[in-house]
Amino acid sequence: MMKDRINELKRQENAAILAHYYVDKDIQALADYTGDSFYLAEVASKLKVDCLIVAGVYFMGESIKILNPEKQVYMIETEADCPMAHMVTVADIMKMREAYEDLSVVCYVNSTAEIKAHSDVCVTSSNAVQIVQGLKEKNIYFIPDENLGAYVKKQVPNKHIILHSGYCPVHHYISTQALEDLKAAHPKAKVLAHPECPQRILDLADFVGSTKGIIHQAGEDSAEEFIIMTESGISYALESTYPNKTFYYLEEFVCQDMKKQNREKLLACLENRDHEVIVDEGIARAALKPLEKMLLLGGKS
Ligand code: CIZ
Ligand code: SF4
Repeated sequence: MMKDRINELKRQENAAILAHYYVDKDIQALADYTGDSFYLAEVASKLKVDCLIVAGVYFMGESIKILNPEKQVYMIETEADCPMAHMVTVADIMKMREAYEDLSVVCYVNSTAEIKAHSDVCVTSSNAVQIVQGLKEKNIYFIPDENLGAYVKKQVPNKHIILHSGYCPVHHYISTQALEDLKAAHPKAKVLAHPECPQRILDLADFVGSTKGIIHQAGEDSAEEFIIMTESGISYALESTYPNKTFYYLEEFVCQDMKKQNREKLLACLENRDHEVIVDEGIARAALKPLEKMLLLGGKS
């Protein structure tokens, strides 16, 4: 069986599989650790393995490699990339650094290693508010996600937050009408939305939070039904954690890049080891600082 072969190779190669909540459930079921990118980066550093197999998008593999230079890091599928990660340029950052002396460049982890190398601190959805709140600089350049940045700006009004115009195509273009239809069909359901969604969606939500936040909230809230406004791969974690609750998803809430991975490719990755993540040494050294700062400041959420 494929599952047995994967487990056998994993033992043989002293490997661990790290999967993001958005990848296919077949992969999450085989993973050693499943979580958001912050958790995966944190756990990777603690593991005593020789190689890490990452099921997610490329920036996740890059961050894990930068934090674990002594380990071999492989992507199941190198073509699984996040379009938002390429929406901001080094020139954008340089321009802002010239305009403001007292500036912190706050970089959502959904970005390339090169962009991280030019940033001051990384954040993810679960710790962005907390980290921005604690920074000493008054001016914040929040890159690249405009929607997450706008959400942080609302929560941290004492900072001057300048937004970049990047976005996640999956969350940004999600239909308000489709959500309204789902709400009408399930009037008792609470709406839990990810801050990568635009304001028109957050306005209809009962709770706004990261993947980890949404999973936590589904347990805290006494409601029995929820409409989930993020990538539907999160269904695996929600349904296995709360088998007695009911979750509804929008059909269109699918990230094609996250879904480029399957069990066949996972097995091929373990057998062939041909998708190793290599990060330029200079970029890796510079990008390590903002990533480590995130791990230091963002672990208390
Ligand atoms: O940090 C992550 O894993 C992402 C991209 C989203 C989230 O809310 O967890
Ligand atoms: Fe990027 Fe959006 Fe896919 Fe996440 S869901 S990997 S932000 S495109």
